[in-house]
Amino acid sequence: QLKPFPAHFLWGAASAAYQIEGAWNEDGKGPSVWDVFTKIPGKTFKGSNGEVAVDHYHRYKEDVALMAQMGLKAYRFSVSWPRIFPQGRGEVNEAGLQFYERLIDELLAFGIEPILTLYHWDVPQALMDEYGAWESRKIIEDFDNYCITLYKRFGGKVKYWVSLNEQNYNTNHAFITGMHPPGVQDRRRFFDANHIAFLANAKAIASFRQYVPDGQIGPSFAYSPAYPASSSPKDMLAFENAEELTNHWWLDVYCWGQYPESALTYLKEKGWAPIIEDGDYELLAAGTPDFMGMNYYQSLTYEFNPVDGVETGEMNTTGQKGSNADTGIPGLYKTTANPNLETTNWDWAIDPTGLRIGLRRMMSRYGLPVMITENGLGEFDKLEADGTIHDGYRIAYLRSHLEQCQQAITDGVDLLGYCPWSFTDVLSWLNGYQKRYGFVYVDRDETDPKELKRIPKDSFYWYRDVIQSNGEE
Ligand code: BGP
Repeated sequence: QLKPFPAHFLWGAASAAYQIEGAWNEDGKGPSVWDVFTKIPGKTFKGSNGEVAVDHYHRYKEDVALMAQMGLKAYRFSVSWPRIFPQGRGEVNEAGLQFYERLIDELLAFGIEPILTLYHWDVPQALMDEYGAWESRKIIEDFDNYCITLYKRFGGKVKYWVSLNEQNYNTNHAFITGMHPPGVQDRRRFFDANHIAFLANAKAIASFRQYVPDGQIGPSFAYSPAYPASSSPKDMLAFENAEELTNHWWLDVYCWGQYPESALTYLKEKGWAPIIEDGDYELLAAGTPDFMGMNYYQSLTYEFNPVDGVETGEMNTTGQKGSNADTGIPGLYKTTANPNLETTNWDWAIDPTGLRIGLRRMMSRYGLPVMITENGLGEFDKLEADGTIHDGYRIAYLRSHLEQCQQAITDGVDLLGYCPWSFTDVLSWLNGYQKRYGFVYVDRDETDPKELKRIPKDSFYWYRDVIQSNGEE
């Protein structure tokens, strides 16, 4: 007998500022690292960037009206730091605050609960120029100031907050694959910057307690539960190591304020361990979350990786299946295709059961409520001549993942909400505009890039029925 979804379940959808807003230099906004990085030739798919994106900045009313039409109960969006502080700190840009105020008020007017993400990767370029952004401890103070500004302004209206989005994925691409700004490939710098991000996250959460005592906050983690490729002890050990270094490394610090001991010992031996100063552990322990945000797209399967083995493979950014993207740490583990799972055109394993497994692991180890802050299917959608988009594959994907959410609730997981990625189609950081996730299609007519017409897909109407029936559908 399956348990029903809770009565106040947050049926949501998600987005992020850089991927939807556009208006990159309007109303006093300063440039973010992405405004600069995307202009370097070859850094993004066909040089696509978020200068216009889907023009949500000017069309937020139209977008919120569509959310209301879909019956959305919650909407996760992010605030662009350089819209609020064009220089990263110092003088606040009132026009930036006003934009988010209008958006939040519009959501509330339709009874849609805002879920505000404080940081979805768009750090102000000014801070990168001044001190290397996440590579300097100076950012802890500046991030805290920025967050406090938002707490003071919106703390009375916004109940749910996400601190850092996918710190693990973002730092990994920024400092290991080099595919996010600043485009570095250096494990030492990776672990140091990541530690500083932990401290900034904890400090912002500690301040939250003071300014928004009734609210709830947590980071969103890009969670890929690890599987062993086989039952051979070698692969089992590889899987254990991967679970420690790719999941517990973040989750333990967020939830307990501590690094997993075996992983830390290993990093010390390699000379990669982060610099930990006096007081760091106290700060980490003072900034633990109310819930964990989980962004789930796929499980990852690991096998033993010889010492001369793979480090990072070529990522599929084209949507042509069959890239050799295996990544790992030589001597420990590497990812490998799971023969039991189908993949998307971007070679992401489709694994709804992995979501249930991940939710259960999270519950058993940390015991915190979980909010699914992202989950979805990136596809090439087709706009038919009659103006419809038949994305049955997306419905099948989301339905199978929702079934596993309900199984997990039945298993005892305290699930607060489900925010599929994404509400409208958006810019994909590395895959441009061709990879679509939305319930709402955005027509990018090449001859008129500003047209950007919104068209609900089949999945829009399906999700509306899911929400209306509280998951019965
Ligand atoms: C997550 C990000 C989102 C979004 C999503 C889809 O990692 O938090 O911002 O982009 O992945 O990824 P992609 O656009 O690479 O397909």
